[in-house]
Amino acid sequence: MAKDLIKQQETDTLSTTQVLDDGIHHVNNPVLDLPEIVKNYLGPVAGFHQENNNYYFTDGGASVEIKVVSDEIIRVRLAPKSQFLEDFSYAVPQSDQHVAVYTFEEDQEAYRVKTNTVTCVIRKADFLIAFEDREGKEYNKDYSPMHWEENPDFGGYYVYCTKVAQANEAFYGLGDKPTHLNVRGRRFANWNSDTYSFQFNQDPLYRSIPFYIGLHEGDAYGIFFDNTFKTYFDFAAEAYDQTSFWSEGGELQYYYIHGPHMMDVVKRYHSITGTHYLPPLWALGFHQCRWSYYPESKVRDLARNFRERQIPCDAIYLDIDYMDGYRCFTWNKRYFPDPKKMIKELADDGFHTVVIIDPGIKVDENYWVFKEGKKNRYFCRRGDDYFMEGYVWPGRCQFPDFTNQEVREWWGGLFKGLVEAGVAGVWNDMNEPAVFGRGTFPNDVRHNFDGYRGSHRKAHNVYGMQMVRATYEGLKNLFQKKRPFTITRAAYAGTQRYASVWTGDNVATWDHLRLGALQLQRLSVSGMPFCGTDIGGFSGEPDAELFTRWIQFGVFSPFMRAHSAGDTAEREPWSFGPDYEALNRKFIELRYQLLPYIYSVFWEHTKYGFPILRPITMVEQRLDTNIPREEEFCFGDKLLVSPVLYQGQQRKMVYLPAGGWYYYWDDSSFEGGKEHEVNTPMDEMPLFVRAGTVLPEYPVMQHVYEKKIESLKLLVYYTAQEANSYMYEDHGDTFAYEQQIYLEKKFVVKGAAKSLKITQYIDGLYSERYDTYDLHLVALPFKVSRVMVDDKPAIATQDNQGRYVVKVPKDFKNIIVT
Ligand code: MIG
Repeated sequence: MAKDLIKQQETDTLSTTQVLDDGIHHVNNPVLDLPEIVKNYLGPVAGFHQENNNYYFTDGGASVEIKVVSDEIIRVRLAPKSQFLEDFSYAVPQSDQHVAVYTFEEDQEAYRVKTNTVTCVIRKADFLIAFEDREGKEYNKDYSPMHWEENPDFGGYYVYCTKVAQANEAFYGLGDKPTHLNVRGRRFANWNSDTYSFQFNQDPLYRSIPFYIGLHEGDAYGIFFDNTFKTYFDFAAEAYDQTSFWSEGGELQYYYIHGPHMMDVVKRYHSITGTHYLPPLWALGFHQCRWSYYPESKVRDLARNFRERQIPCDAIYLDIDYMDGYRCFTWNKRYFPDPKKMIKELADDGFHTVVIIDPGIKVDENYWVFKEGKKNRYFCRRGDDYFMEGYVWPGRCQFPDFTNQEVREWWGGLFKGLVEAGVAGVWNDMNEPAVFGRGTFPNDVRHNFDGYRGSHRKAHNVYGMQMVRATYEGLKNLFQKKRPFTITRAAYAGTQRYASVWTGDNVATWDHLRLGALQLQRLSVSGMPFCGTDIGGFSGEPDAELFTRWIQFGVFSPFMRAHSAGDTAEREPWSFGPDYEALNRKFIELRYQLLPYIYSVFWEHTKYGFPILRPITMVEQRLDTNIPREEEFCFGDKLLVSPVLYQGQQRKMVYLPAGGWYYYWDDSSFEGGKEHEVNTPMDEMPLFVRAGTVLPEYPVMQHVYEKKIESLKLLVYYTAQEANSYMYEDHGDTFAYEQQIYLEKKFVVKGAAKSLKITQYIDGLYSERYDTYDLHLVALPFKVSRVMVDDKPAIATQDNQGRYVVKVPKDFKNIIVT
């Protein structure tokens, strides 16, 4: 019998012949039909069926699922042997949250799944998938059918998707990649890495955000490849007409996100992966950090200096030296004998204390955190069940498996002591995870992955995300009503639900200042809105000029923190002599003046999913000439900045998008749609306000709650057209906004040659503590003879800049200036 079987197979396999030639007749484990490892491509579509809003297509062996997520989002999944993995994602908490209307059509050539905005076309002959709008314009299509290759070492498949890269198509996104905004012609890998003093074009860095935006002929779409394994992206680098993405494991699963506006692509990406919670107002102030401020007397000194020198600051950081031998959740009592008292005194003076927490837990039988983790089996283990041990700051460490819900809950609870001591925020570092010497965990380390178990290959890129998730959830729980502040170094798509990010260990050079400007714009369009750089550069020594220019850029970084490495000279805003101290003060003050605007822009993110920083291409995506513009960007809808990024730069060319603009520093008016040369003395940076804007400003404050606002200043920038502005207000640090306890105000400004009309609409349940606004009317082209506020006359005076000033009730409806 066995012999017959072998005979029968002889014809189709070479190995059979060899086996027989070798004279082996008794083979109890014949390696006969083991297929060679090759790339398999989907063949012609052989059938389909439907289950709810999922459509399944098969070529006879493999299957593809097409799921309508919303009118604008369609998900594609591939199962090489027709067995889909269970639907679980750390990035997308729920994949069916939107009600969508769709139809299904079939003709000779193709199947079509149609929503109100997008059609997914599945071509029968070759299984190529394309996405079109309702007019039939193709946005994105496969170059070759999806393909895969078996992974004999780990099981599963390498999975690949290759799309057509259209001529002149530009590509954006992908998180923190330190390169030009348009990544066409480049290839990247996603594998979270501790990259001290990284360089231009280095890859990968700390974060994995497998989401990109394609822009072609002014129309944009997005692709989110939700795969936590090591993923790769090639944007027309290997072949000029192809864009590919692939992974070393997991499922080929991606979301097509329709535009055509880039802003909407980002917004829709956030609709599935979530937005950043509204941070406490203080977290939008200036933060001072260093590795490390200790002992306590040093911290007090620092705080006193800020207040004496009248330089605003809301947060002071304690880096790893506050701990006892780098043991997380402990204090070095020699340096900090009474942390609670110190933190309270800092708080009384308007400072919030943020402490660092790393993932490595010191192997020490006398250390309670280690003992608890050991007893409950919370630490990661290797393939053969040994503990994952490696060296980090505390010495030999073990590492909690944050992909386990029970571990996350335990971890969250560990913050109790720190919260009782008054800590207001937590900084998670080293969570790529970083291990001295070998870089990170070996691949065989096992993870719970919330019940969907996996090796480190699968969990590596989400380890940091799950750590900061545990941190955020723990703090939120312990704080009860107050909003926590969290910041993480490593991240995966969706981390914005739990934390802000900084760009890691940059360098005090002009190159790195420029890199930072690219990275923050990129993070913003990649769904990581609350981002900042180490102002001044982490390693190396900035000179005074570089530091001040970096502070200026910091004013328009969503997250504003100065930080420096332990082996650098002490570096605070006053470290460069009185002239530069005055400059640094001026710009930090500007951040505080702009806070009500910055806070409103953040609200637009939290509620509506819009990015905070917007590259010029995003503002005017129909103009190909904007694609190379990388220095100027918008902060929210109303402000345009172009930070000074070169040493000794006396002036720079700044492009303003179409429309009217005013120079912030002197109210002079500029016409958009072209470039302007702007002087850049050290005490100015190019900053423009869109015509028609109502820009709220706070008085200069040393910290966000220093003063009660008596009357809110509103700068009203004249326009000859009509323009809307939005302002958001609430308590500043509770979650009451989730119960509508906030105010959303809309201002409509409408100008004519000799008049200006301002209308206000108010929505929400909060009541502000001030009673009036001080309107400052900027750049009115006529002399004011009368101001009517809700049909009553009001008095206009002029301020020292020649602006008309009118005090009006905060609930005014209509103002007419003639
Ligand atoms: O191995 O905590 O990126 O911000 O100051 C270095 C010390 C560990 C790296 C972080 C940096 C932080 C430093 N950390």
